[in-house]
Amino acid sequence: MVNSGKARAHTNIALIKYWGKADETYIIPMNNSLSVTLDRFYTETKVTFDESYDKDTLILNGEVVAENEAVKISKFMDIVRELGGTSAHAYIESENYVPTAAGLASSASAYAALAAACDKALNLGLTGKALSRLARRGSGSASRSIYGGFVEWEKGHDDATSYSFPVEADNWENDLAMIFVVINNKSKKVSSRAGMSLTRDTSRFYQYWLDHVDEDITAVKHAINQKDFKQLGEVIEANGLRMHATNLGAQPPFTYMVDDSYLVMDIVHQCREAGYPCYFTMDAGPNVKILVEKKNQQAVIDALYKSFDEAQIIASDIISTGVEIIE
Ligand code: 2P0
Repeated sequence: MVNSGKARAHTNIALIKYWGKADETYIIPMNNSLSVTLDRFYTETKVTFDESYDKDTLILNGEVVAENEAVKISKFMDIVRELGGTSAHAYIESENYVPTAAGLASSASAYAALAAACDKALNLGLTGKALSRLARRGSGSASRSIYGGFVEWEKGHDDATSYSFPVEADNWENDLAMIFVVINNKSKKVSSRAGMSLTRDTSRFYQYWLDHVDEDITAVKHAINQKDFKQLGEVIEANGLRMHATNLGAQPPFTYMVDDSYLVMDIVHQCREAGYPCYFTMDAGPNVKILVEKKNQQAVIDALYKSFDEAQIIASDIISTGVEIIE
């Protein structure tokens, strides 16, 4: 018997960052994080299990992924097989709907879509919480892509207690947008996995980071509750910069920031001075993301056009709905 399922999940950007694991096998983070889920970038994945397959096959954007590169997926599928009590291998077809130039990591939407597609295919009947826990095993940030809107990942202390849930926002997310500034980077990339591990193990600033994340989570939730964009922005901008500061305290020190990242930060400051509140955040790469109220989105884009090409600027709404089964 053939069992298949297809799901769509959207990527998310952390406003309060996940940076460092307490447990690398189960992907239990050192701190809570909080994100928004984006309308514009998503992954659609179809998975088909069949006892006659002798291995897992991954087709990504129409191309077969070499077996040595698909090891991470196969390990994830082993977890799914154990959960579903099956030995069947899978044929996985995945399409990433991320503008090719965006240079965005897609592991969050990829593992959220794969977890939901497997749930459907094997008729597992997982709750949102269980889906979030499963997606987390593929990639930490994927645990947040199960839901739309504002999402918090509770770090927990083991596999059962580490999962994400939606943060009630009275639909405030519909008034907000995120602008991506895609920055071309020639320097060698430090993967988020390697970067967060080195920082957790060696950074002189890491304990300070950990000691202050909970305050930021509390402040962000208060800002969401009050729909206070200025408070939200000030907290998330400081949190992102503090995460990047931990990398400068690592041994050896490293940074994801390049000249153009600083240029965007400068433009954000200028927009604020001109009366258009907006705030930046960065992840494990040089691109800068700007959180803005939709009513001011075009003014900020126009300011960016003075220094960047149109193709480098991509705006996205925040989507309210979470992962969906589409077949
Ligand atoms: C985040 N990042 O909260 C943080 C901020 C990047 C910077 O989650 O090792 O791909 O698969 O759990 O989720 C990127 O890391 O890492 C990330 P793994 P993941 O979004």
